[in-house]
Amino acid sequence: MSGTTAERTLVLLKPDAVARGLSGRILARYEDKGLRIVAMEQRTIDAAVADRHYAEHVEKAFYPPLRDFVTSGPLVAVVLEGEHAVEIVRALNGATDGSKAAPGTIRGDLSLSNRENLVHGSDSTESAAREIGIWFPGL
Ligand code: 3AN
Repeated sequence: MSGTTAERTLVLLKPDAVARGLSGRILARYEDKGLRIVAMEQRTIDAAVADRHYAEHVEKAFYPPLRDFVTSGPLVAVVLEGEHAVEIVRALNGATDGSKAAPGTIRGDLSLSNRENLVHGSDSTESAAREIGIWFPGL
């Protein structure tokens, strides 16, 4: 599209989203907003991939159960593209803790948990580039 700056971000529909059968509904929220799917794949990751993705959290107390959770079953990795995609996905996702996230957001409507909070979205364009390189090195 002319006149717009396409930005890319990495989204994970985490194992709780897939197990609860919410992948399609969550993906629809991003598409409804106008973001485009550039790449998408369902995958079950091992601890090494989890550690690369969550490199900034590996030393934190909450990380070992988070690693167990994200490696517990299939997730869907998605690259979305659109103007301000990073910020828009973060706004659609809502606050990290589902019990505190605002109604109308994905987590606010569909999650009660701080860990099993359905989605991941890159927190900056720099993080997006790093994470897309991990999940979709061919892009
Ligand atoms: P977000 O996903 O909203 O960017 P981050 O990057 O601060 O949140 O945290 C990464 C992931 O770590 C979260 N999505 C969540 O699953 C988990 N997490 C963060 N803080 C906690 C916590 N205090 N207890 C349990 N899990 C946490």
